[in-house]
Amino acid sequence: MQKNSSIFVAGHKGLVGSSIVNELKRQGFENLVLRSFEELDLRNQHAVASFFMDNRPEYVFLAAARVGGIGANNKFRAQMIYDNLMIQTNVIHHAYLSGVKKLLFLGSSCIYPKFAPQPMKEEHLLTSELEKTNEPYAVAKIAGLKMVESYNLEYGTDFLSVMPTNLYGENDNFDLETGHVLPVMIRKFHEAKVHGCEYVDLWGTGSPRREFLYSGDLAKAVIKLMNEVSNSKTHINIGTGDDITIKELAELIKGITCFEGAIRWNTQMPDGTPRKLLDITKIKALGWVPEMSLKEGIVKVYEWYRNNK
Ligand code: GFB
Repeated sequence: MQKNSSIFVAGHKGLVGSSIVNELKRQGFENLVLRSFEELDLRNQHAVASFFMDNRPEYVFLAAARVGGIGANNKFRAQMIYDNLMIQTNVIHHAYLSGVKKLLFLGSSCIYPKFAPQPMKEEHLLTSELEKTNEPYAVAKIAGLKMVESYNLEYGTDFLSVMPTNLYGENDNFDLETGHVLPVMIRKFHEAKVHGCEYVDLWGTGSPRREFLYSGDLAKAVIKLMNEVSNSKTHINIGTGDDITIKELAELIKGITCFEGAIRWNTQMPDGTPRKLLDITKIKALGWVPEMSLKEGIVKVYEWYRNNK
């Protein structure tokens, strides 16, 4: 990408898109094409076709998606599959038709089988069954990845898919029902402290393991990949290489928020995949490593939450 290249960041108001925009600006990329949901509904094929033909972006970061934590994935199964299939199909197809030089599609580590060997390598895709709580979302993301691969093979496009692990950062969704575990825990512990509650209710058993990557680190990774990787034969994992149990995460956030009460585990709620640690050999070989430690990242996001919510 040149500093004046026209770059469309789809989903620029979300956790991932906003981090990419901030990092692009920090690196001096100025010609950003941004559209809010109100301005452009990416599920609408005609609107997307007109947008690409009128604006002709050279590069596309496809960070727009309907996302959520385990609760949202399990409950809004139809919306997860419909919205994601529509958004990514429209954007990838019209990026191809309008001659976009490079597109980067963001998937998710939940595309891998529920019981994939750990850490999960890129080649473990489609080797056995998926986790049921997020199957519709994962199927949509796998379709996006296969669309990117197929367009590259048949049409000779230079599109790339990346599979980030669980992400967190500023601009996250802190909704108690639909959010991911890390921002929801920040909110639960903070509110419990403020209201002097005796305990915080968390979901599941606390035994699953998760890997958490700061969205600012992800942004640096995807900009590097956009600049340096061409004609990739495979998708690329982006993670930290380390994971912790949900119980350990809870203790960490409890400490950072200075909540002094107890934790209760509601085992009626699902645990989800037991473990989904990504193998990051490929991206490390390209010279990228995450910079933010989990503790430092949570402190930063907690501060953001207190100032913004
Ligand atoms: O981030 P999360 O909601 O989704 O984390 P996944 C879920 C894990 O945290 C489960 C536990 O083991 C939950 O039982 N947990 C404990 C909680 N307390 C809470 C709570 O208050 N809220 C939430 N949300 N979880 C998502 C997928 O899976 O990961 C998406 O559903 C996506 O498709 C994303 O791939 C990266 O990590 O299980």
